Amino acid sequence: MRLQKIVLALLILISYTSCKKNTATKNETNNTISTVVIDSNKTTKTPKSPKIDKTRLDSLIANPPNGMVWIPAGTFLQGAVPQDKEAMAHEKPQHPVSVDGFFMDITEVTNAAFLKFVKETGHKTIAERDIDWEDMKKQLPEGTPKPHDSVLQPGSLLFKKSKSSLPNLYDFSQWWRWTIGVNWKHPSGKNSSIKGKDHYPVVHVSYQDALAYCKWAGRRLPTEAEWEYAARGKQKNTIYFWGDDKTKLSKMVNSWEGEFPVNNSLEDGYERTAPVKTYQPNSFGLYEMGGNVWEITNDLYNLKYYEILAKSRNAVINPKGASKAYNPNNPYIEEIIIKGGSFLCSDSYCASYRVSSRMGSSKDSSSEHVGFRTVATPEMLLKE
Ligand SMILES: [Ca+2]
Ligand SMILES: [Ca+2]
Repeated sequence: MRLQKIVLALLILISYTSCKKNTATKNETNNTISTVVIDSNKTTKTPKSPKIDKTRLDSLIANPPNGMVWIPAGTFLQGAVPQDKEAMAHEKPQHPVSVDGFFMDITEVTNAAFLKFVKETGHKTIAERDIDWEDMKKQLPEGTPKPHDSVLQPGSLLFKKSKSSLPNLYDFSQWWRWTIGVNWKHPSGKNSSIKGKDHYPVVHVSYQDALAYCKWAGRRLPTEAEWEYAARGKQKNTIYFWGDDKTKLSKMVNSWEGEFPVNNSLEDGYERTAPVKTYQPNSFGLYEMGGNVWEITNDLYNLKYYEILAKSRNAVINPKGASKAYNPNNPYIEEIIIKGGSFLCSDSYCASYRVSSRMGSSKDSSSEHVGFRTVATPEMLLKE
């Protein structure tokens, strides 16, 4: 499937799940698509410890794989905290969730790591592959006109600042440009390169590319619950991973400071991506869990999922997301959830560096502000 090319089609007629505040559920009452089936076990039991020898597990936790940290099992409230006035409807209601312990990359996957993967596997990312219009049009409303062949070429979405204020921030095509020749090796233009950017997060990769990387690395993508639990760290029920104090933002997050997408005051030092470990880590030792690049999870995006989970009075153990994607704003696309926000998130726009923030993204789409990090269970690592 070449859904990545949906991003091209976005420039033609559709919009993906907007980051704009309070837009997520506007069309829910017009639901013509079947709603979720929950894939979860509902119980009050504490998550079971991994079924491996305790001595081996302790040794593994004390000596985790390079670049990973142990996230101990626990229970938390997933979703927007009550004091978060910027939370969108799809971040609610809060609901109790328990997760088993797992290892997580302390940083977003870097260009250096992705280069190693590509060198060993020959993987070609979706942004580098030819476009098949026949595949692409299956994901679009019937009758969508075929773009000119000069446009249907490999590329990705590149951010472009606006010269003046935008009255309508719902229309993201005002700051995204489909740019031929852009991919993870040429992240900011077809003549750009990643030279000197080994420690920057890889971008212009899709969910499909992230899965291929995970397969090679012996890892997997986090579930949304794992990601949010890890991001919250040891302090629960706060808006940001460091607490509720927004004044610390520039030390903690690479975001957009100023009027989006026009002026950026650069208090955090970067207009686009920053090298990993630039900002302060959370209490689990994880870096850039807010901002820099959005991070791909393995869960399907379904607007109804939290509502249904919250009907259970018990904590849901290791939820793996909805069994079916559902977004009335994007009915032709199967979306996954991305978390954490990016260098484009601003206080005046989506503030998606808030821990509960979430957004849908096509499985085959790529852009300049989406990357990923991986996780592994003890069982996965002990198989190595
Ligand atoms: Ca910034
Ligand atoms: Ca991030």
